[in-house]
Amino acid sequence: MSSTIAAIATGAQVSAIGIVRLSGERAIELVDTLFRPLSGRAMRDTPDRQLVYGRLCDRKGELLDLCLCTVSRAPHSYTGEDTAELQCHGSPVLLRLVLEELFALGARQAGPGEFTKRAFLNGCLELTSAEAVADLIDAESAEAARNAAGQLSGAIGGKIDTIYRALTDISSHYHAVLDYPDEDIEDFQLRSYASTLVGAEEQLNALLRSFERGRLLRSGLPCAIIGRPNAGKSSLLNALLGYDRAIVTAVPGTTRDTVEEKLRLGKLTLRLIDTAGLRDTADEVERLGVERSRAAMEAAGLLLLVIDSSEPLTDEDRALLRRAERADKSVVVLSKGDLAPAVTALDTPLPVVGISARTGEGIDELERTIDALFPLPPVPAGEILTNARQAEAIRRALESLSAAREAMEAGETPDIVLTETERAMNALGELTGRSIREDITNRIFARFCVGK
Ligand SMILES: Nc1nc2c(ncn2[C@@H]2O[C@H](COP(=O)(O)OP(=O)(O)OP(=O)(O)O)[C@@H](O)[C@H]2O)c(=O)[nH]1
Ligand SMILES: [Mg+2]
Repeated sequence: MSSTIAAIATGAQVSAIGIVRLSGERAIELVDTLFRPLSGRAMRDTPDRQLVYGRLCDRKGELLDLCLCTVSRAPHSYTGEDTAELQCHGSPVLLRLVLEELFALGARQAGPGEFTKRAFLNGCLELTSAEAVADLIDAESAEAARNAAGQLSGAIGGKIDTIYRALTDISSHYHAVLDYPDEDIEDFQLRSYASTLVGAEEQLNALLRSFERGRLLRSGLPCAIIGRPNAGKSSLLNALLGYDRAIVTAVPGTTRDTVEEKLRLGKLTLRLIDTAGLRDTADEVERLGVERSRAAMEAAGLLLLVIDSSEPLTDEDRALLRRAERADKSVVVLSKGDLAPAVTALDTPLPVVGISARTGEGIDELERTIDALFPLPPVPAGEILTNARQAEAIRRALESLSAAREAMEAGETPDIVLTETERAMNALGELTGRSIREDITNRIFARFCVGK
């Protein structure tokens, strides 16, 4: 028996339409108490998914709103339970009143994600799709939204499922032979499954690689702007953002704390981090800032090293240049291009872009250079892994699969290979919310007709 939950499904701001949603055994009964269809036909007698116009009243019969109502019955609803939706005028105060009436009648406030959780528990959504609901709502870019929509329709879940089923074949065959020796089942030959194991490993590896891209889509690439004090880092941040976010002064050591802002750049989202100029300093506050700069530099996926072109190169500049060359991806920014140049050429394999934050010159070229460092080949929407929990489960599955393959190559007995295979299945099962014991058992009986 499920309790009946209710919540305001739309945002907290004033809007044209506001929706109150209900799910659970009494959902339809509760709306019938408050909602009077103009047609005179109660919602309990109305077919699923039909929009009905009527008067919404409180328990005393006083009018709250004229609105639309729709119901869907179990199991053909989002949550798999009886559900009802009241589409009211979008006043937060009104919606709150409606909700309180429903609570007074016995509904309770839905917890975060509870509608989607019920959908998952009732088998209406794969776990990966349920998670994609949250991703879609949170999406900050068109590509992220398209990808989440693809996952919602089960793109990742489908891929994992195919791999999972292939592994179930191995496992169920093995157990069937072992547990039912009298049955007429084809001999278990581990070798014949070698390509299945290798194939599963390759596919999971590809998914994991897409996670890196997914991370860029979802939370943005951490990009630290580094350089010695007064190099023009904060000015560069402001020029890229197009507004004065960070304080700029002629005093070296202006920026003390890291300043972070998101920037959309083509398909890429950058998390730009302006840092304190790197130098040895006795000033306690600045020293802490420098520590943070170093931490940001270590964690960054892209370094923008700012070198003041109007002053001769210092040893600090050279040391930072070597550091940037060791990083994954770096661009050298020669700043203050509007001043008389003291540095013209740099001995480095890194891309170098001259800019002036004052005139805006070179900013476009810098953006193009960064963009070119991250070629994002098109991936079908929905096939990019964006979820850290899912990536972690895939990582564990891969470890077990590699162990299984190595055991097989080393000529170990099938039980060792199978133990690892099932460990991998467990990890994949976590991803889609499956239970492997049940699945293997089902498959044994379904596919091998054991027990008849
Ligand atoms: N002429 C000129 N001056 C610039 C340019 N960019 C920055 N400056 C000047 O250089 C000085 C330092 O700039 P900031 O952007 O504060 O430098 P920073 O690297 O953030 O310095 P710290 O935070 O102290 O490490 C300021 O006086 C800026 O006005 C530029 O493109 N042209
Ligand atoms: Mg600064």
